[in-house]
Amino acid sequence: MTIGIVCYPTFGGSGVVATELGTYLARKGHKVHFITYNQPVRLDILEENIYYHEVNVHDYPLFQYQPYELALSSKMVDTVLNEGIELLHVHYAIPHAYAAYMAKQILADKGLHIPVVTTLHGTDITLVGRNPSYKPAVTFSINHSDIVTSVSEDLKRETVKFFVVRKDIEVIPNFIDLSLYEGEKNCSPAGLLHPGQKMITHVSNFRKVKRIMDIVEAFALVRQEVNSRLIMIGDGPERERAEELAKERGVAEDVVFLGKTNEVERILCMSDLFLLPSETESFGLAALEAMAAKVPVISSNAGGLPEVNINGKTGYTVNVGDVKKMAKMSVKLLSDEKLHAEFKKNAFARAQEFSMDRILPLYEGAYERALEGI
Ligand code: GMT
Repeated sequence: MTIGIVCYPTFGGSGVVATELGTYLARKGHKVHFITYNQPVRLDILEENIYYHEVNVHDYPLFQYQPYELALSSKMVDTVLNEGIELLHVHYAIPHAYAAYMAKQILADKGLHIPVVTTLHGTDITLVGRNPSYKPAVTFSINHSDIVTSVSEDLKRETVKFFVVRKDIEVIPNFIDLSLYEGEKNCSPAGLLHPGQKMITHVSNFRKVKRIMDIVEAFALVRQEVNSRLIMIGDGPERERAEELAKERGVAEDVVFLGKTNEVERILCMSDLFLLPSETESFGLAALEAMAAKVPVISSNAGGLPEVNINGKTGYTVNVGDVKKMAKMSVKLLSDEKLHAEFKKNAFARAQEFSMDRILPLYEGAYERALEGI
C-alpha cells in the first residue's frame, strides 16, 4: 500500500505512535509518506520506503493566525496526486481530520476517491476537542472519516459521551517495539545514582495534565523511607515549578531534571519504578514503555491507564491527586524485593500483549477495509 501519514512532528505521544507506525509499515514493504510541518523527531528519512513532505505556511501580514489547515489540505492533495497515495491516515483529530476531509473533497472533484483513517489519541477529544470553539468541526470530521480508531476503550467511551458520533470507533491500542528494550548489557546507572540508591523515573511533556507536582510531593515522602533518586525526563511548562518544589521539600539533590533525551530506553532499563499520576491519559504510552523495560508503574487510575497498568500486578493505580497513596505503594514495592521482582515480570508480560507484531496487523486490516469502502 502507499499510505500518507499526517501527524504532529513533536515529542508528543501521537507523533511518536504515528512515526513508529509509519516506520514499521515501511519495513514491511508499504510506501509511507509523512506530511507534516517539520520532520518528525523520531523519523529516519534515510530508511527505505519512507518519504517526508513538509507543509509550508506562507506568512502574510493580513493574517493574525496562519491558515495551517489550508496549507495542509493542499499539501495532502499534491502529495496524493504526485506520489500515488491510496489512503490518508491522520493522527490527532485537530486539525488533521478536518484538513483530510477537505483534501478528500478536492480529490473527489478530480475523480479520485481517497479514504481517510482518523486515529483519536486523547487530548484531541478529552481536552481540546470538546471545547465549543472546536466541537462542531471535530464531530463533523470524525463522522466523515472512512474509519475511526481510538487508542483505548476509555477514549472510545469519552468520544461517544461528548460527541454525537455516527461512526463505529475501532479500538487499536498503542504498541511497542520490544526489541528496543533488549539491550540490558548497556544497562548501568552510570553517574545517575549514588551507591545503594533506587531509581524512580518519570517521562512526559511536563504539561499541567501530567500533574508533575504530585510526583515531586510523592517522592519527598518516599525519600524519607527509601534511599532513592527521582529522574525526570522531558521538558515543558511545569518544569520550573517542579524544580522549585523539589527545593522547598528539601529533596532537590535527589531530583534530577534531564530534559529531553533520546536515551529513554537506556534510562528506563536501570529504573526500579515509574510514576505517571496524570489527571487524564487516554492510554499512557510512557507507562507501556516503562513496562517494556520491566519497570513496575504507579499511575493514576484516570482514563485508559488501568487498561495498560494492572492494579496489584504490573504496579498500582491510585486516585488522581492521592499523593500519600502513591508514596505508600512506592515504598511498599521498593522495599520488598520479592514483590518487586514479581511485578517486574508481570509488567514485561503485560507489555508483550501490546507488541508491535500483534497491533500492526490491526492497522493494516483497517486500511484494507477503508480501501474496500467498508
Ligand atoms: O499528552 C501527551 O503525552 C501527548 C498526547 C499527544 O496526543 O501527543 O498524548 C496522547 O496520545 C498518546 C498516544 O496515543 C497517549 O499515550 C497519551 O495517553 C495521550 N495523552 C493524553 O490523553 C493526555
